[in-house]
Amino acid sequence: MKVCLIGAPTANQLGAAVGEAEAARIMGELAPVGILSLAAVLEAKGLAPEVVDLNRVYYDWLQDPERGQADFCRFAGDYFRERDSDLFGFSTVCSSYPLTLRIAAEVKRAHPQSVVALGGPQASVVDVATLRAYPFLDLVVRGEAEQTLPELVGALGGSTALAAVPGITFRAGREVRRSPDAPLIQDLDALPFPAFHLFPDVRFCRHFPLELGRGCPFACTFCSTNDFFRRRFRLKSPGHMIAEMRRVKAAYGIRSFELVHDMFTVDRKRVIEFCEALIESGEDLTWGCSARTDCVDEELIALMARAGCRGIFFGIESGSPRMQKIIDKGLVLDDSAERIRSCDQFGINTAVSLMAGFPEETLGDLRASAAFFVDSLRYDHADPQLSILAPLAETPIQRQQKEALVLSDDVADMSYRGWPQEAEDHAMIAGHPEIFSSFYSVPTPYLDHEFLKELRDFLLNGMRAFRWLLLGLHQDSGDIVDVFQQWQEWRARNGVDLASGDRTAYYASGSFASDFLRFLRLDYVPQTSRAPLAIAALLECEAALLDGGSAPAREEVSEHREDLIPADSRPQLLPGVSVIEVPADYREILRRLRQRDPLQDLPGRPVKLAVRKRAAGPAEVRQLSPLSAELLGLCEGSRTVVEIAAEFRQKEREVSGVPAEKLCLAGIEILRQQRLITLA
Ligand code: B12
Ligand code: SF4
Repeated sequence: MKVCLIGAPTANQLGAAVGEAEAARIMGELAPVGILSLAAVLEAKGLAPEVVDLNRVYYDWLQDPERGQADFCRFAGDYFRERDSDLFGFSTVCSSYPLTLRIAAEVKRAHPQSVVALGGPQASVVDVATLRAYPFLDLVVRGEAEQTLPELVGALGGSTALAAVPGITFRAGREVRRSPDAPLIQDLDALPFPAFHLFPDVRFCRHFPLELGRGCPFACTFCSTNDFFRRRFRLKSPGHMIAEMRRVKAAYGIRSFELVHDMFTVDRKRVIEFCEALIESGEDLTWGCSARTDCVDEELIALMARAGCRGIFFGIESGSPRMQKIIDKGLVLDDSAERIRSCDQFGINTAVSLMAGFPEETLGDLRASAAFFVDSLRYDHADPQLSILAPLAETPIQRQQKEALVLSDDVADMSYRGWPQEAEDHAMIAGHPEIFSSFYSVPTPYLDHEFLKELRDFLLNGMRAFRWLLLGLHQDSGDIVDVFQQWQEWRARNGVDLASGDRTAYYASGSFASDFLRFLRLDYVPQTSRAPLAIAALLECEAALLDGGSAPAREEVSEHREDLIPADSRPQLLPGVSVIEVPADYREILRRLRQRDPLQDLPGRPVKLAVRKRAAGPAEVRQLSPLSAELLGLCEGSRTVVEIAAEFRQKEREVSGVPAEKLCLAGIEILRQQRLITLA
């Protein structure tokens, strides 16, 4: 029996311009852990399954010079036409479900005698509706499938009747029938090591995905996990996990892991056991996981950091205590903020995930979420995210809103981050809201949806373009949404009309940043700001980064030189560096923002900043001492080091008895080490 298992398309970061190395890393990190676990189970039974990565097929299509306008689905169809198999099994996720179905149709067309089956989180919950709507499909495997799939393969080979295989939805004549649910896998340690050898791109991972456990005992109303893994929290044992991590390290030399589980930290005792075992193992391994802020505390975070934890995904969802109750999340938000602070302190990066667009949500609730988002910007290690609710199939919210779902071209956020949609996908989505509910939005009677979407674009792009300024504005105004509303009014008055254009594209472009800075300079700072000096300083710094030309194409490599600075060299600013003056102490402003201290009473004291755009990563801003500023002013490429020293001498510069020349040479060396100047 030949079995071909196919991963769901998920790598929406892939584009024609993405190079092979980067593409391989992306695809490797999106390795379909579920499919590879199933492949390992089949191998253990003596079969030789094939694994197909649709992300790789998509990337090959993007690179195909003869692609022209040809549809990816047809390309995938040709790809599968050359592969023969008795069973083609597709994994599914909501965001790419229409595309997966269209490819499955091509496969059935190419191999009418083969069984075409679906599995994974999306097909599992819309099994009956999918089989009714799409006759080319033969069956759906529901839920975890390590026990079901071998039984199904046996049944297809004639050993038993299909109806005797638990956990499947199948056709019986014209009817669609469900067999009883399959039992959950109780002992995850008993599963074989996933068949990563069938997925070559995995060796290019920076963070290697390994499954840590299944099931979450909570029951948030928007989440599909509790239905899928039936709320049974299970973990692999620390010994087993560490053995798997060691195996990856030995095979691929990778030491950093993404530990896959919706909610690792449910059981504090077991997290401690895992961390202690990792520390004891003496392995230098790092990892990331998902957690709830109410299932960790400072002591546990410290232990996790010592055990190599470098990243935690925190689903906060809403900054409003009222919404926390309504969506059955139940977090105490002050404690959540405290946990994010603790992680920052221990150097753990946090994804602070927020969601908006719940049916009961009011502007007040949205303000609270926006405040939580911006407040977390004060921590260098926090990365806030804001998405718009997509009603996942068969979640409590989707069931409750089933009849009221709204479809717009500007599809709900989760799906928006999925794959580009073709006209055929649109038709499928419009025809079957019960199958593709995540592409719809729920009505928000107390909240204007357009306002919400624009606020989201504003916050996400504002954070990327001017993180500290956004935080400064929130702290200055007391509510970032007020600033947003003023900006909206100003841009309407000043001819920046987004009604007809692509709002998201505008916010992602440089025009947004330059228009917004103009609004602050002309309107907000003179008329509204309570701390105009601080806001003006933050604003001028951002403006310099925006105006000062583009970043250098590649980073200068720091020249490490043992020898003395050549006397005839002519220091000059490195490309991408500029020096500006701002009206207040920038370092002090950032200190106050970090500490939540008021900005109003900041004294006016102009300081010089060196701002450096970088080829990759965030820009650097460095406040200069008066001496460094003076020296940097002389490093404009025409004076030699000797001439600069002579000017210093003339000005009778001397600090604590250090003569001018020595001071000048030391200063130039420091500026060079700070990568502000180069010695031409
Ligand atoms: C890691 C992860 C991601 C990774 C990507 C993973 C990848 N390889 O592509 C990232 C972070 C990128 C991601 C993104 C998204 N994700 Co996600 N993700 C997960 C997570 C946490 C783990 C997936 C996993 O590896 N599970 C472990 C394996 C063992 O389980 P499994 O994949 O389900 O496979 C088992 C069964 O499903 C079945 N099975 C699976 N495939 C097949 C195929 C056949 C033929 C058969 C027989 C059986 C079968 O057998 C497997 C073994 O038992 C799950 C939640 C979860 N705990 O599963 C959410 C989850 C899959 N994601 C979800 C969602 C909604 C998304 C997003 C749309 C939105 C978001 N949250 O950002 C995006 C979309 C991405 C895109 N561009 O299309 C939902 C899917 C809901 C749905 N109805 O489809 C889940 C269930 C989370 C949730 N709580 O709601 N995700
Ligand atoms: S959102 Fe997180 S805590 Fe809530 S049910 Fe889903 S996995 Fe569990």
